[in-house]
Amino acid sequence: MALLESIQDPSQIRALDNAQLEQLCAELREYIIACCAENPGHIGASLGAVEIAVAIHHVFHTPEDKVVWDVGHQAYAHKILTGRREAFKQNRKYHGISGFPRREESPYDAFGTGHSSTSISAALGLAVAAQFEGKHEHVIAVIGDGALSGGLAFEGLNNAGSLNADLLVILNDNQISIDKNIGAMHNYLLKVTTARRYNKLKKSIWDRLGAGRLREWLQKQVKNTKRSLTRADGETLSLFDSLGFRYFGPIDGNDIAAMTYMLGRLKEIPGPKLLHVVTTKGKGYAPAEEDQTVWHAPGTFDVETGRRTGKKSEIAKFQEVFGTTLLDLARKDNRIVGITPAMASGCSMNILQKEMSERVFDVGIAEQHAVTYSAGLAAGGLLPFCNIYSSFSQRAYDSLIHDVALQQLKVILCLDRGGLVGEDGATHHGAFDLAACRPIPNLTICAPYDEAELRNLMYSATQPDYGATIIRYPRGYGEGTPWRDLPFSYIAPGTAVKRHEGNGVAILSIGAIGTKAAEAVERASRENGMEVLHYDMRFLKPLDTAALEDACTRARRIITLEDGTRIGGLYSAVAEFIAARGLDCVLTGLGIPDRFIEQGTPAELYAECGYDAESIYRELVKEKF
Ligand SMILES: Cc1ncc(C[n+]2csc(CCOP(=O)(O)OP(=O)(O)O)c2C)c(N)n1
Repeated sequence: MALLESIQDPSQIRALDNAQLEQLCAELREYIIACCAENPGHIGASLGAVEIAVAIHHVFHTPEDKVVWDVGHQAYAHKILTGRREAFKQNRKYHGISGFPRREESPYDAFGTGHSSTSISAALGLAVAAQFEGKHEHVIAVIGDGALSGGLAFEGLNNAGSLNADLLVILNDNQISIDKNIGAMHNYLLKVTTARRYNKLKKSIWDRLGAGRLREWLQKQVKNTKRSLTRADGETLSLFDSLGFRYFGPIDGNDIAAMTYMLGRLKEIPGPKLLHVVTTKGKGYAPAEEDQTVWHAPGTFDVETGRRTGKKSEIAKFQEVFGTTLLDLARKDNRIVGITPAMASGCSMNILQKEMSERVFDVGIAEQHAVTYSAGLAAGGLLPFCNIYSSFSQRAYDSLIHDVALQQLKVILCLDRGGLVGEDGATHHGAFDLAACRPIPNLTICAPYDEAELRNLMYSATQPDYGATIIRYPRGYGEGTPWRDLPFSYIAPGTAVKRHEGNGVAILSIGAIGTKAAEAVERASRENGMEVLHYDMRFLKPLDTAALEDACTRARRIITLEDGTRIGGLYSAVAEFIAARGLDCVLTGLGIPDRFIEQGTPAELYAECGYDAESIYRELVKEKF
């Protein structure tokens, strides 16, 4: 790692020759693999983008020239090269560095990312701002073929193509998203990269480059590549060209010499340009190249064997409960279909997909479209289960209001990864869903306490009493409650469950975080002889007002608990209830405070936010009067 260790600053990369750059790429790969084996992260995308990162820092004058990494999960080489080599060992850890670019982390992180498809819009903003200030800066957006399926990316292209800003978009096409990339754009890119002409040219050009000879000839050929492709495959270039971009490529994005050469040329060309590069996800590590979906974020592993070493649990994840239950329901009702915006394996909709592929629609990284599309399916008589990670569903807020709720269309929106998610940090916590959805009319909003309740709520939502419904549950393992093959049991909307009888102090929880309340309640009983009344509210909307009245009659201290922002969710709903009835209660809200929470293990973050079992217990036994 001699070369990598000597790089303290990206300006040193500018002085390296091709052989040294190649060595640097190899050392970076070795380092990323070694670090991620012990401290897991998004290894596949980052291995594939090593040459892109090195070439950018070699050719451009970062940080004055700016690079925006779409999603940002592929930016590990960039982080390591920009003063965070040691810090990378603490990647995604509590008080360590973020797994995504962050403006507050480094001047080289020109724009914070985490959610997909933002890079072109953000980079365009930076480029136009630079123009306004008379600065001659280069701005580069690096976007994957998966991220390009997001509508926001098209909005950015559309806008950029009509302005004259100096923007370079590097399209990092590895032909996979997390799962198989799909959609018309994917088909189009595939057509471009598999065009015989491209393959022939690529081979003849880069073979010569490898030999280090005939450089002038090579330069001429590369120069002609675009022209010849334009002529021969007018259609091939029409998409980006017709959007006002100058299109270049496709070239091999894992070939450092080709990349630095191309970027060097493009640096001199003004206006909006798009360079299409083809890379291999997981490049340089055989197991990651072989199973690119698993190695998107594989957990810990043994470097030598590629064996994944993460703990296996007998307990099912909520995701498996969702996926299996959806299949069980779909077998009974052929109106049921599944919709996922590019997270089929993440949310386990692939369980249904394996058995009934025609009933699952992976719509690409397109959350807004996923919800409006589901509304259309519902209007057409189907019963759509649309599954979106809570934080990504923020994109679909208007679709939920305008297309689902307003028209009273029965879409069952399953929000996965509700609450604090852990190591992915601030961009990925599902903090706002409950609070954001509560004001929307015509919605039923619920959150299961455990696996069995998730299964039964999914079933109940298909029944006639339910209209458009949100079922929100966390990332990861449940409590081990039996659920598999359980006969479905109907849960009426707006019904809470009393989990513990008590007086004086009441805790009202919603969702799986309620199991921590149960732990604290049990401890208060055992250690303090205190019997705390515990209601699992289950529904944020409609609220079980009888349960609330009971709690406020029998307890003067009421504590709400939710794995979501305190503002606007259950705490607010109970406060409104108490205020409207003029009840004599003292209310405390446990939940995510009014700030963004960084990365860490869920246990560390619950403790930080004051709602791990220990903090809840302390709150219960506190003398408040
Ligand atoms: C709005 C949003 N939806 C979903 C995701 C989850 N996600 C992270 S990376 C990724 C795939 C991106 O594919 P691509 O852009 O091709 O990059 P690659 O990982 O293949 O390098 C997805 C779906 C996200 N980060 N943001």
